[in-house]
Amino acid sequence: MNAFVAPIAVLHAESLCTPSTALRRTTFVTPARTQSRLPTVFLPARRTPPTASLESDVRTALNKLYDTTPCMPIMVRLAWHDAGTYKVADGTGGANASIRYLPEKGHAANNGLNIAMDLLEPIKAQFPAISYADLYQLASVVGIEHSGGPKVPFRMGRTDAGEADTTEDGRLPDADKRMGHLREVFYRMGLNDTEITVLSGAHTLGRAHQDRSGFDGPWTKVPVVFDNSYFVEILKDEPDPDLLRLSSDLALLDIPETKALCEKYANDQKAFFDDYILAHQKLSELGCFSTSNISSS
Ligand code: TBV
Repeated sequence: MNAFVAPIAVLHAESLCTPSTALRRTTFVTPARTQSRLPTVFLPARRTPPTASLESDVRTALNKLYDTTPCMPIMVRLAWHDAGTYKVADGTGGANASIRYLPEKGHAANNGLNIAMDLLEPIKAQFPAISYADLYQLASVVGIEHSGGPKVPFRMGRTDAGEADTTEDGRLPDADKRMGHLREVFYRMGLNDTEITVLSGAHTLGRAHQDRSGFDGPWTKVPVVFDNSYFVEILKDEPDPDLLRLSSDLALLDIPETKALCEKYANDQKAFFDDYILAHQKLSELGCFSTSNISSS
């Protein structure tokens, strides 16, 4: 019945990236010459281009997860640790879900993130057409919205890395170092001082866990709400004894320019959200798209 099926050019979803990758990723699926017993050509679901309804269906599933399990903070950390391996000089790393493979998954910086990945697995199983890379980043932006934070613009179409694309250990920042180290790491990603400062405000969510990082406690009094309280707390002369301040948090006060930004964000939540949106979208797309739709920064 299906003996004479013409070769089918299968454009992978990820071919949305650049014309050159589109070409490279075009696969010709040729049915067997002879009468084949194979019924037809099966296309893995992953090859279906992402659609608007896929994104909105996954958003609904994520919000449902967050209603029962308030795991928004660890999703924001997962997305950051996946994207934050990017190296602008050679285009390696980035938001490509390489974090789900060993050895990257096993790097000390990623302790505990298996919890986040496991929580997302049922959603991936329900919507196999979404790439892991899109799912991890979408879980983060939906988590921020769910916690009362700004709506970070989101584009689907990230390509999943293969097992060979994991990055070496040491690309993410150490929590016990100061501004020089933070700059080294963020400049390598192509991010600037404003972006370092505003993204650190993500510590408005969640906490450190003794058994994951060795640190313990939240940065703010209400760690399930995304607001500017991180900046309010780190600027207090008298630290709240119940709250955490890492040396990397205090690093932002080392330099007059980044300290002034902390003050601006502490006094003006809208200014924080406006800058946060731009920086977070950029972070969420590191290494993913050939064009940026982010105008400033
Ligand atoms: C958790 C580290 C988002 N960040 C977090 C922990 C530590 C740091 C605790 C992990 C645990 O024990 O569960 C130790 N803070 C740092 C490091 C620096 C720092 C390494 C280094 C300079 N963080 C972040 C960005 C973003 C986050 C850019 C997101 C955009 N991180 C994040 C969240 C949580 C952590 C939401 O890095 C809470 C997770 C810019 C949870 O509750 O499970 C701050 C910056 O400053 C470096």
